[in-house]
Amino acid sequence: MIRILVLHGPNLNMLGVREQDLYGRQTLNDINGLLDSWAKEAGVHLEAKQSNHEGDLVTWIQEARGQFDAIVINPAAYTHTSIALRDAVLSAEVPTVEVHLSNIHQREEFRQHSFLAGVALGQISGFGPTSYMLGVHAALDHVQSKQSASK
Ligand code: CA2
Repeated sequence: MIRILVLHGPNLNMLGVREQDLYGRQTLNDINGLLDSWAKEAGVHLEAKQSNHEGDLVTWIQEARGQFDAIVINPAAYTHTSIALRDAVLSAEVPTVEVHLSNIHQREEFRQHSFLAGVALGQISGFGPTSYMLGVHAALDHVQSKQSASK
């Protein structure tokens, strides 16, 4: 069974509680519920975790090596600051899809740069919770293509 790890970065536990104009009304539990339903339907093993701490995210990325086939991550504000997350993705060698609820390229200049984008398979940005759904689809498609190429 293909295994996908979904990581949510800092403050995303506040989704649906504050800043609804920017990030929508859905809570993180709602998004995780959508992902779980999709995973059941697709026959994928999916785990989702959130942390407000950079080190937790680094550790979970490191631990994903050999345990997960792909990572889908919304690094939140760490997108724009964290070389540590970038290094973790590089060293873990687990194909990683970067996702954002908002379109970071239409926002403040400091949000338009991602330290992760250069080491990710790709970036999906601006579709609200659908960004996560597109992210897991892209991750699954990548893993399946790699598996059928190696048969
Ligand atoms: O658009 C995204 O998904 C972001 O990763 C969200 C981050 C932001 O720093 C990135 O630039 C873009 C912020 C997540 C904070 O989420 C909150 C949700 C509700 C209330 C407060 C913060």
